[in-house]
Amino acid sequence: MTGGLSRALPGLAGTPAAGRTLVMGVVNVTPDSFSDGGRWLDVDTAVAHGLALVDDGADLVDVGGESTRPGADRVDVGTELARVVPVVRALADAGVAVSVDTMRAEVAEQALTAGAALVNDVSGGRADPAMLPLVADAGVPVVIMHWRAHAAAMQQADHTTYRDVVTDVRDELSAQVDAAVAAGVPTDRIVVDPGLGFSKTGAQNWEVLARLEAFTDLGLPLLLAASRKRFLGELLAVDGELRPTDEREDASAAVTTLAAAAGAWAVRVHAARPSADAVRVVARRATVSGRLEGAG
Ligand code: PMM
Repeated sequence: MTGGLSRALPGLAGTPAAGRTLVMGVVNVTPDSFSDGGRWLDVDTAVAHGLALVDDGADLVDVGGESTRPGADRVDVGTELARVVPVVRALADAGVAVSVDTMRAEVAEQALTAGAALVNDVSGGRADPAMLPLVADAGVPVVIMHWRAHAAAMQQADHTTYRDVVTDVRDELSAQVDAAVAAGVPTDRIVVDPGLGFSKTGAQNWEVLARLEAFTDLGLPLLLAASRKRFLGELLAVDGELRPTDEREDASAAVTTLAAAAGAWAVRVHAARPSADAVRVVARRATVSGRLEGAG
């Protein structure tokens, strides 16, 4: 866990440079996301929530209109556009750094026109062949997440089988990064994300978390999104009852601490304040231990 922050945190064009791990707050404009589905479905509520996340310390706000919860069906593009674009526009107009969580080039394009600064594609460009060329043309940063299949199928056994989950995920992620570079996206605009919970069992998520250096070693900014996910609910289960999603906040912030200590560029979270506090604790400790090492 130590040593990660001795690597400089990479900055990324168009996103805040804070000298610490950034906090990306989540606004899911969906009826069915696993932890906050239906809560921010109308534009005004979603925008107010995004602004509240910023007040609570989010550096970026990630707006999505399609649930990727295991088993979820896809929404049509018109619905996704109608959910996402007005929220992106209002937040960007208010000066918020917005990322758009979408697998569709058309949604990304309209969100960028509306003021989004970053595209977060959980499929890493695999779901829509037009995505990587679009991102390359737009000159914006993109999150390339490890992805094997759409939500309806991603937890089926054939998609959660690995020889070694960490090396396989890293290699598959590298191949997706290569595809982005081949499409014209420069490496200094690429963020990688191992995709906790996407085609991964609870045990596999823990293996990823236990070996984060395999991903920071790729030399690209790393995003981690553990917030409220099922594997935390399983960890904290009592008598086989999962801890409810809205009671996984402390565990989510604990993962933020691990991610920040490993040198992650950003964490994607539903509640900004606990993670905003955690990244500051880690950054302060890193600053002081750097000074002490320098003095010694
Ligand atoms: N997870 C979800 C949605 N978007 N984006 C990235 N980059 N990484 C993730 O792990 C990720 C994501 C699913 O969680 P949600 O339904 O709470 O948004």
